Amino acid sequence: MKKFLSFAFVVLLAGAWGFLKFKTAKNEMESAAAPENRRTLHVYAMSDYFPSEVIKEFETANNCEVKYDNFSNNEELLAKLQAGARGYDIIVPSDYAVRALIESKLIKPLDHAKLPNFKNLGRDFTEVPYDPGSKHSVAYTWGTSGLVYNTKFVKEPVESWDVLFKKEYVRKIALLDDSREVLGAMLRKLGYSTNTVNMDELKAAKELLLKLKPSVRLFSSDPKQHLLSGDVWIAHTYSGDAQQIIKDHPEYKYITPKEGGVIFIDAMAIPEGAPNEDLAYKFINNILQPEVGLKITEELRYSSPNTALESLLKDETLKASSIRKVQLGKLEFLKDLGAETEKWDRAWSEAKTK
Ligand code: SPD
Repeated sequence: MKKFLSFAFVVLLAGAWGFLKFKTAKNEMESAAAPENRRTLHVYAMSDYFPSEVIKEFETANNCEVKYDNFSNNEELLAKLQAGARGYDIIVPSDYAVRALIESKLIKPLDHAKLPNFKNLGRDFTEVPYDPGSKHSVAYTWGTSGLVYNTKFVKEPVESWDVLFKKEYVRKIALLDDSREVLGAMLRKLGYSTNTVNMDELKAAKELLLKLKPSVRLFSSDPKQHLLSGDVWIAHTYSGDAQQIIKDHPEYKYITPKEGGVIFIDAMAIPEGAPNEDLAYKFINNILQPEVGLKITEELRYSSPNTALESLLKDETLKASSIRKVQLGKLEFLKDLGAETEKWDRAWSEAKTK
């Protein structure tokens, strides 16, 4: 009897302990899932740069909300962070802007142990001149900037920046709202580098832009709607944005002008003062999964730096755009110009406000 009673006591104790453990785990799960405990991940990037499906899946898997803020060009992002804006968890600058942010200590060095999927990136995208070893940034997409045009209105084959200056297209032109891109295009047309800091060359680029201005309907970093509505026939734009239009509207064409232009890598980074650093790491690591990278490249039509997804790619257009197959030719990566950037800012504001 005594034996039986002590056995029953042990069973009762184990049962009570198990129940308590289950209850605590359940409470913890419920409180983490409670709407008031949902964390918010603040992302600051160019417009439409993450497919909504990818964002929704991340929100569900991590019981969080992703808030998205847009900038139109890297200079806007740099100015905002340099002026002290904080509160973003993820930012998506381009190559040269990553360098500028490293120099001004505005992005955090990354802990690669928290990014097991980093191994999926090709070496071309981890050993990058703007951030050797990707110590501060993780390549997200890459592409070029060039001209997209509607063949319904532009009957001639386009191969040069010259087309922008033709009288047939007055007020039918859109240019990127981006000093490095637009003055860079003018410089290429004149035969100069997109990274010049020579005042005579910059002045010539500014004069050329002033000559072009009467033809420009708008400056926009996302001219898709204006192209589709027919307001604009030729737009200076980014390759992925152009390919998104072409996918559903084959009458549009995209070219990189023969005089050259810009090739870029956009990258994810965690800014100083990020309130949700652990969630930011989860976000980056999730993007680096081949299946997620595939969804991104298929929807955004930008090329992916993720070599682990190459075997999954069915779309021939996207396959054909592997960076290893790209002949750089006259395409240039933009460089951080440090203190000389001021010369560009002046030339740009003089051209835009005149
Ligand atoms: N809609 C997103 C476009 C992102 C393109 N970034 C390219 C920047 C090159 N300077």
